[in-house]
Amino acid sequence: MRKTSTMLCAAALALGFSACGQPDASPAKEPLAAAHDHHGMAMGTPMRHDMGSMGHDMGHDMGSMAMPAMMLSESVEARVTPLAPLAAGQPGTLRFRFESRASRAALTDFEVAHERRLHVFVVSDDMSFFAHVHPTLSDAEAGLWTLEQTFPAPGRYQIYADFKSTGAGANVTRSDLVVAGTPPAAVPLTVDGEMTKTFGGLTVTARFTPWPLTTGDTLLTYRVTDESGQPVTDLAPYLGAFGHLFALSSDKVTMAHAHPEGAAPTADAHGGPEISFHTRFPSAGTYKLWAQVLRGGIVTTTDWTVAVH
Ligand SMILES: [Cu+2]
Repeated sequence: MRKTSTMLCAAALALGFSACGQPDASPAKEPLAAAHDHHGMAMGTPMRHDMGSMGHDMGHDMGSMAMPAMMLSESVEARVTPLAPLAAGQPGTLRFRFESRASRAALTDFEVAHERRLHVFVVSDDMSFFAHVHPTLSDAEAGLWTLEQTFPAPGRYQIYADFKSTGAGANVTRSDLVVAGTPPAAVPLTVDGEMTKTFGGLTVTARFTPWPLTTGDTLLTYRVTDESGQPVTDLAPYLGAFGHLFALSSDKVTMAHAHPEGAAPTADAHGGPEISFHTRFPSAGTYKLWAQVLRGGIVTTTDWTVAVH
């Protein structure tokens, strides 16, 4: 972990970040909740900077190229609270509040990035369930957000929040929630051997460079064809980009939210058949990659599980 952290610090410094503290600097004042996973992450505690992050695109407004690294927030803590006990298969309401660890004041200065002020990824503990959703700002002055979300089954979920605040900068936080009941057997996370897969009406071929994947800079390219094998050239902009990529390591230590390079497409632009993402794998391991595209009003989510050596 220290090695990863050092690498990330180096990457972050190269990009002009200054948020790198000591790799072991942990918020010691913060009481750890009873439930830990095997990485010692407490319930409701956001990922700390020593847990790493990769490939976050901070160039939203400029439409610039994806930046290869970003620290997970050590200055902002997410508080994600169900308004009522969550029941599997039924819509529940979550309330989000983001506060400064230093002042405990709520953040209220969220900036629009990719057409939303707050992007949230909900992932089940076995990573078989994925949702990219956008809470509603329900009380701007108090910095309170709400999200209607149905969790398909009992068990633990991770909630990743991605936002930029004028005062606190770009942040990614992680919170854990548990839906009561007996969780179903975990779906094993298996590395894909087949690089062409079908999702809904789209056939997608993934081409990752370098291949096999290794740590460091990576180009992830998805080629999209329709049922008849014709290249798809009418992808529509979805939240200000032709594609959205969310990547997560199997140990939940490393994540990324990336977008294709280039200027943000105009609303009537068409994309495809290839979309490419630059990202960076800071450490070896198994990762799941969810890439989303919009065509004909339908969002298709592709997923691949890959090994990074
Ligand atoms: Cu989003």
